[in-house]
Amino acid sequence: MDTITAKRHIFSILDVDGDGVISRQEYLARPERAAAALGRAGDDPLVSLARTAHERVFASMDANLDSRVTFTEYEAWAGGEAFDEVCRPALGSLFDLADTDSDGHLDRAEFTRLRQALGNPADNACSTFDALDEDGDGRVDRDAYLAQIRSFVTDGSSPMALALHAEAGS
Ligand SMILES: [Ca+2]
Ligand SMILES: [Ca+2]
Ligand SMILES: [Ca+2]
Repeated sequence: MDTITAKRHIFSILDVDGDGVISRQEYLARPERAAAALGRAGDDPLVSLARTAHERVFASMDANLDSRVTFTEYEAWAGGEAFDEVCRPALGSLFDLADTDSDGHLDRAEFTRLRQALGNPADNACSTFDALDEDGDGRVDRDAYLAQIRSFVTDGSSPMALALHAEAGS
């Protein structure tokens, strides 16, 4: 998958209602939806961290500050630098919400709940888990997870690309 295809795919996931823009409301619903699905209370400190991290990502994506992110804005913004500065903390915060025993790893059940919370079907979560669990020990490591998403965003290549590709039905 090339980079533009990977970016289009991620944009289409974030544009939940498919109207061609990621609204602020759509984007900030992600940590709320994840928190609710993962059984985290609204006043859980990890939920506050997730909210703050997502606020930062949205502010960083929305170049003209109109509370709407177009694909043009997204495409110009997305990449390794944006990932390291603002995406990584946001994605890490969602990982931490799912890591119920706080051991820095997600087992299959934790991972599946996170993916479902973010709108992905369970059967696909299963194949993505297998792709990410490179040593087959039944756990996905936090750094490995974030590194895989980074390589998908920056060059479209990672075990996750295959799973995401299948998910897009393309
Ligand atoms: Ca939208
Ligand atoms: Ca905008
Ligand atoms: Ca865990």
